[in-house]
Amino acid sequence: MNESKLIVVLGDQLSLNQSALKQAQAGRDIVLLAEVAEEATYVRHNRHKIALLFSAMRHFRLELEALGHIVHYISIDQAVASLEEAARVVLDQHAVSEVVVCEPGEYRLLNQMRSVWPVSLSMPVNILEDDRFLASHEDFELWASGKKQLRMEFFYRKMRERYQLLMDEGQPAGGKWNYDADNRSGWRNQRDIPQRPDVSIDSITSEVIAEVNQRFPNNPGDLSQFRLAVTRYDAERQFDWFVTYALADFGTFQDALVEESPWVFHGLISMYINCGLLDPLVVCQRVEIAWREGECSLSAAEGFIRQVLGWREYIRGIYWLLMPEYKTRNTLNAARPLPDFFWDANTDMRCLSRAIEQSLDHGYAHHIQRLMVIGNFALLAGLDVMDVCDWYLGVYVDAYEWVELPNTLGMALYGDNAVIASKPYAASGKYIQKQGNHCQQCRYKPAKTTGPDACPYNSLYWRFIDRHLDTFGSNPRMGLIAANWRKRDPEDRAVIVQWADKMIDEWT
Ligand code: FAD
Ligand code: DLZ
Repeated sequence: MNESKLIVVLGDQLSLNQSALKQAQAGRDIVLLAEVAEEATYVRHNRHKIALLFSAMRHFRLELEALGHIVHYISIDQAVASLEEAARVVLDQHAVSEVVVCEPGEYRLLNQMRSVWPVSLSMPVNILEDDRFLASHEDFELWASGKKQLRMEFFYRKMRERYQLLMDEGQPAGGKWNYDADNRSGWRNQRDIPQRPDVSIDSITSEVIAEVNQRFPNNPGDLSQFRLAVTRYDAERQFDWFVTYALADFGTFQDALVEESPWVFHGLISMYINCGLLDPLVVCQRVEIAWREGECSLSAAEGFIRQVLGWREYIRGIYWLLMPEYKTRNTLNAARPLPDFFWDANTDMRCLSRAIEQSLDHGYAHHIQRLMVIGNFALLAGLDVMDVCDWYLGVYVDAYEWVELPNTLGMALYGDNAVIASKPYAASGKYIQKQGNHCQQCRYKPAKTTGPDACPYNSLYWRFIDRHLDTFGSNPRMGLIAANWRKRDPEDRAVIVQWADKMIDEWT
């Protein structure tokens, strides 16, 4: 059969190696790339995210055309409402026998493609597995089946063996699977942080930036600071820079909170891997080579590979294993509205203000800021889990539901019935002080628990333990803390909880 197919390529599938494009025959099939209102507005996306995807899509179109593909490109000014409508526009103009698409990264869209598209388009819709990931749905289901607990560490070991990453004669390199204990240094200005190279902005990106500013005036994101790569070539150069100048310190300072730098020694690559500009296996292999050639320590290489091969694949596995029910979970019944400072960073808590400000302005915060500063605050204050998840999904340039939801609901908010985290990632101001230098610039004192100059994280932490004593009392990893709290003078406890309640009432 030599009939033409419609190959739909989504904004986060910009790789020649994705399953649908691998089927495309240049000169015969029609490849559709569409900037559409529904995808651009289903949450209040950061302008950096929209600009990244629109510019990367426009550049990808040129790459495909140079390879001889027929591309139907719909730009945002054509006012097409949805991807389904975009497909219909093409089908109205061309004789096509089948729609082919690589599985989307969000359940809502997969559901539409499965149940609505074949009927509304009157056409078979062939949804192919997204084989850019290193564990298929079947692999993950097989691994998860029959297990009481789905711990990342054991999944990660299987993945190391399967992909032969950091393995020596069947054993983990260096004799240990995990060097996490070496990855927790706090920041005391031990190193100079290298200056990140800018990516130059070409005419396509300039045009996109102007359009995004004009069309999304109420979205977060300061596009005067847009410096992201929008092609595979530039994303690879950014990654090369990381391997050469930052990887060696990545492991040690992975958990550091640094006043002077949002990126510290992190990769800044999630946005590229997630939209198809970088390949997850290639980046892991490159980091292993850097270690074997003596360019970084084993703990740096292992720390990095654990994130990409372990956490990233595991998180995605959990999403598809448990959706759509997963999204309805709210273990701790957290229901408070988000404080206004989530939208303007206007809070005196220095760590929180810095993390929110850079998230809004750049669409980036590193893992510990997302988990232990913003997420920890949301957990302790009992903020509404879906409001928090929507905030994360909108604000970060790398956010798609498959990766955002388990990280936010499960890891940060302990809201998924303890699937991802065996205990809440709850911490007081002392943890934040230990990890970095924000407290030096803060008007609150991490050593104080109540009073106008006490670090709010402290009383919030104890209020959180107090409220959930019944849930945590029996958790072996929380039992000691709960028991210590129970032993404290009831009057002291009441003062701390009331102080925290008062602050929360003022914020929300
Ligand atoms: P690095 O610190 O350099 O790490 C290297 C790579 O490892 C990342 O690029 C990423 O691909 C991968 N990685 C590390 N941790 C995770 C993880 N927990 N889950 C998945 N991949 C991981 N990551 C996203 O890609 N999109 C999200 O929407 C997202 N939301 C998050 C929400 C919360 C509450 C938390 C705690 C984490 C979230 N993460 C998310 C994971 C992680 O914070 C980001 O991947 C990381 O900060 C991206 O920056 P980087 O590229 O500099 O990462
Ligand atoms: C995030 C996003 C945005 C902002 N805009 C588009 C778009 O206009 N067209 C498109 O194909 N994809 C876009 N995306 C990415 C999709 O939302 C993403 O493919 C789904 O959420 C599934 O992961």
